[in-house]
Amino acid sequence: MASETIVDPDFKVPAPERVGEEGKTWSHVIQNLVFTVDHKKLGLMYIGSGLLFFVVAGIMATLIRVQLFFPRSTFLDPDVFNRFFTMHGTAMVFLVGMPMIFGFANYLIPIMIGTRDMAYPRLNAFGFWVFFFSGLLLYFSYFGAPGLYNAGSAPDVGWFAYSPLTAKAFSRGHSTDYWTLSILLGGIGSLATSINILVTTFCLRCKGMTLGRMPLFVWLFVVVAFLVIIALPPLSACQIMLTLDRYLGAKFFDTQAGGDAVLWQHFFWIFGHPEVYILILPGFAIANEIIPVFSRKPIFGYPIMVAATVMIAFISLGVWAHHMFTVGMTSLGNTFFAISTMVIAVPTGIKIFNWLGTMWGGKLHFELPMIFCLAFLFQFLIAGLTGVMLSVVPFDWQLSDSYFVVAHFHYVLIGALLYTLFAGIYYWYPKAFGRMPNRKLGLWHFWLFTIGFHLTFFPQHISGFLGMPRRIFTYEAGRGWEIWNQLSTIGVIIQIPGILFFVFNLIYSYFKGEEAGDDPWDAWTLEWATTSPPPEYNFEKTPEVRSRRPLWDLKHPDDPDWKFE
Ligand code: HEM
Ligand SMILES: [Cu+2]
Repeated sequence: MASETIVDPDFKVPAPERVGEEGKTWSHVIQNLVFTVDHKKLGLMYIGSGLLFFVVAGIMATLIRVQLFFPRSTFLDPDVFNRFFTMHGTAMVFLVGMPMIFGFANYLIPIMIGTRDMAYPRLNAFGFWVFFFSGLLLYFSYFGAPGLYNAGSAPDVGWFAYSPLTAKAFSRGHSTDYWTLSILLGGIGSLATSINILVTTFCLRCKGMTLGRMPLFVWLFVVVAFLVIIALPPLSACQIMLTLDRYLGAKFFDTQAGGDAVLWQHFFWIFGHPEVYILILPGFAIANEIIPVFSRKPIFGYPIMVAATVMIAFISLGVWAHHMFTVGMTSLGNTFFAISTMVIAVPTGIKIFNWLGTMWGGKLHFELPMIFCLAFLFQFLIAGLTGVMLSVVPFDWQLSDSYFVVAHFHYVLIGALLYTLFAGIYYWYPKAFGRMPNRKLGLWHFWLFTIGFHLTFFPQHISGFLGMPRRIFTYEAGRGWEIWNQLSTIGVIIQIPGILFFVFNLIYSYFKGEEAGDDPWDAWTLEWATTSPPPEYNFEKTPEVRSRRPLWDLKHPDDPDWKFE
């Protein structure tokens, strides 16, 4: 049997420490972060900066909710309010969602496919720093763009910055330019990282790791990388067009001069809708690794999962104008985009059934990562249902730009994406730091955050139905909106301690957590075969695999997967 050993246990030998890295002073630590090209460190830096921006953007959301607690409240000025929702939305999408998913990709893809680093480590570092400075640039607008007569400061045109609001006449000063440049810069980083992901997965897989044996996590990121490469250029293009409009007398979006303001919306949403899938597919990717391990069963329907992912990505490129039903398209246009949007629910539904199929008859272990995944399944179902409702054109005419939409997309972005990110952090924390996250603290985080989340966002479906528009800084009493807004704000007050428990857990467990060992969850993919944390080179000897679950094969030589795959 020895010759059939799939993963050679010897590759755990840690790499020798390198000269200059043994120091522990702050300047060493910082040097280490600045000069590193190690995919694991960069991955953690992505996730760490994502969490940092999450806290900042979360504080802005909290202040928005405080303002909306009472009708006619004067807690925030209207212009400050506009900047807050713009900065919150922009940051959550580009400075939280994107870096977090790239962080997971960076940390995990090379280890999962049994290689030593990404294909282009320096490009990887470049991508990170471009993203990081694009974030600083965006926030610098608060200081750097006072604008003429104080008309500027931070961007205030909403996260999708519709024309003609962004024209020079309506957006004076430089706040919109900070927004544009930051998005443009961040896009370069995302493109670099996506190219890196593709080259790494196509060229650096270890021996035996055929495409059909890659963990689904890796598969989904291949699809995400393609989506980024297809969807980002329209976004960058319209930023350049906007800058030309603002500074060089171009008229792309100037309707009075023969341009077209709706053109901006097309460009933006040709990027914007796939972006939703760029963010949510990585959430699925994380669930694909966690649900089987804690159900003690291989994933149900691996090839179907890959096919459904490709279908989702493909269809997601043809649904963008469901964000534009209210601009007055032809009925052919409306019908096309309504149907394509409904069709995307099919492969998405397939995935949900596959996850249920994976759990069905399995031995469920309710560890922290699994609990967050279960909540994700439930919450994503709600998000999907309200999404299909909004694809019905006359329904959307009623509810577009109302709080119903705010509720819908937060169920996607928090209920699905953020929950899987939490699940992923708890799942791979022991790998990255060698210690277990504390379960009690994690449960406090889970319950407070979950109760707070539903209390914040469920009532917004109702205030939306009652006609409350989004992006209003205050409202009149007596429209039936007060109670729903108050519940919503109280929900945020409950989420905050949840997040504090989470952050505290990350720090506490780093010092005091139980020793994790290499494979605390009894898992199957290659990252659990190396030490926790993995040595700089991941594997002393690169492994060779013969099935989708190489560690299962190693642990069960009498019943290996490769006999049946
Ligand atoms: C964690 C708690 C969060 C709270 C309490 C929260 C709250 C809010 C509030 C109050 C608004 C303004 C609604 C309006 O007036 O239109 C908003 C908008 C938005 N949020 Fe969140 N949010 C949270 C998390 C997130 C996350 C995780 C994401 C994405 C990953 C996100 C993405 C957005 C976007 C894209 C907008 C639209 C901004 C705009 O109108 O331009 N939010 N959120
Ligand atoms: Cu969409």
